[in-house]
Amino acid sequence: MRPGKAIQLMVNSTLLLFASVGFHCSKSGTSAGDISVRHVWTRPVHAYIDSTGKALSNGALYLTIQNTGSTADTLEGVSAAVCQVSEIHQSKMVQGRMTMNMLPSGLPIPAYGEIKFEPGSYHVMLIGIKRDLNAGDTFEAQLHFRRAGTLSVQSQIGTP
Ligand SMILES: [Cu+2]
Repeated sequence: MRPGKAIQLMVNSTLLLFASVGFHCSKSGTSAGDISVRHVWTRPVHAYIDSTGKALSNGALYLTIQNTGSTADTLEGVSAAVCQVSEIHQSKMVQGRMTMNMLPSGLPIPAYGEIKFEPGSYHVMLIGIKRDLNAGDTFEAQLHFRRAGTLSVQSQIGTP
C-alpha cells in the first residue's frame, strides 16, 4: 500500500470512529439481538514500530456474522485496542490484481443472512498494530451494529 493511500484510509476511519461515538448498547459475548458472530481469527503479525514510535504493521481480522432475524442490520464499524485504526474492507480482483476498498457506510447483514469475512473477500483491516499478535493468543475487538448495538468478540490468532 502506498503511503498516500494509507493516509487516506486513516482519514476515512477517523470519520467512522466519530460516527460510532453514539453507541450505548454494549454487550459482551458473541451474540446480541438477532446477530451472532463466530470463527473470529487473525493471522500472527509482528508489530513493527519505527524509530519515531509509529506502528507500521497491518493485519486482517476475519469472522462470520449471522443474522437470524427478519430485519436487516448493518455492521457500521469495528474497534480494537491492538491497532490504531480498524476499517471494514472488501478485497476484489480488478484486471488481474487484488485490490481492496474500504466500505465507508458499513456492510449490510441481510435478514436471515450470513456474511463471511475471509481471505480474498471481506475483512476488517487492522491498521497500525501496536503489539505482536502471537499464534495461540487472543485479542478483543468490538463490532458496532446499527440495530444490535456493540458486540465484543475475542479473536483467535493463528491460521484457520
Ligand atoms: Cu484491507
